[in-house]
Amino acid sequence: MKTMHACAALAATFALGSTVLGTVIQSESFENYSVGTGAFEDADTTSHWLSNYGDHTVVGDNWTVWFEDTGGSGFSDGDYFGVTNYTGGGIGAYTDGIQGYQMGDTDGLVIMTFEAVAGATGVSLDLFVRSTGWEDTDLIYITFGDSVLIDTTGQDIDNDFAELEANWTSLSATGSGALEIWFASNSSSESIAIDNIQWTGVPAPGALALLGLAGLASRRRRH
Ligand SMILES: [Ca+2]
Ligand SMILES: [Ca+2]
Ligand SMILES: [Ca+2]
Repeated sequence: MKTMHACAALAATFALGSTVLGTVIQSESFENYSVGTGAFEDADTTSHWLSNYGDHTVVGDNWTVWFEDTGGSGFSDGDYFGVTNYTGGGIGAYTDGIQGYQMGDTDGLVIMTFEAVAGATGVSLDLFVRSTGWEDTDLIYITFGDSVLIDTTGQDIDNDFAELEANWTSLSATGSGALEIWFASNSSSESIAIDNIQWTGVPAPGALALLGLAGLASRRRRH
């Protein structure tokens, strides 16, 4: 099953036109989390680590989210942020499954960090950017170790990254280390969505052993 999953994932990557960086060794598609009811609220507008609230999934086992206070209202005004199945705002559909991760109206800087994956030498993800009146104070900045997937610092997303708007775009980079997604906006219409994150490379020995066991188990089942 693991091998088939990897093949299916590669096929999907081909279909999206991104660079195939190698074998998929870990993925995050945000399918197996609670999507939350209504808006996500967090009264704390100071810099702090976000945590899950009620049925809203904001952080996961291998990713954290830091909120950096820049003088705005943060999530105290109630915002659509975290794992979601919302398909409005032009999203239409997620690129893998029926859920993704949405960020909008953060009224501050948010830094989502995925832990380094052992053996990963590349990463790819799909990014949706809503079409609206972005300003140069808004930010989309995604890095994988030392590699930069996108950096809109000081630029107006409407004008300088217009090709991203109202589209799902596959971004990828080689490298290693943590995957970081930085985002800042100050309007509910200024939102992005992330889906189908895939780490590619050489499976760590432990993962290889698990793959071997899975193979052995499937062979046993056939007898
Ligand atoms: Ca998904
Ligand atoms: Ca807000
Ligand atoms: Ca703005």
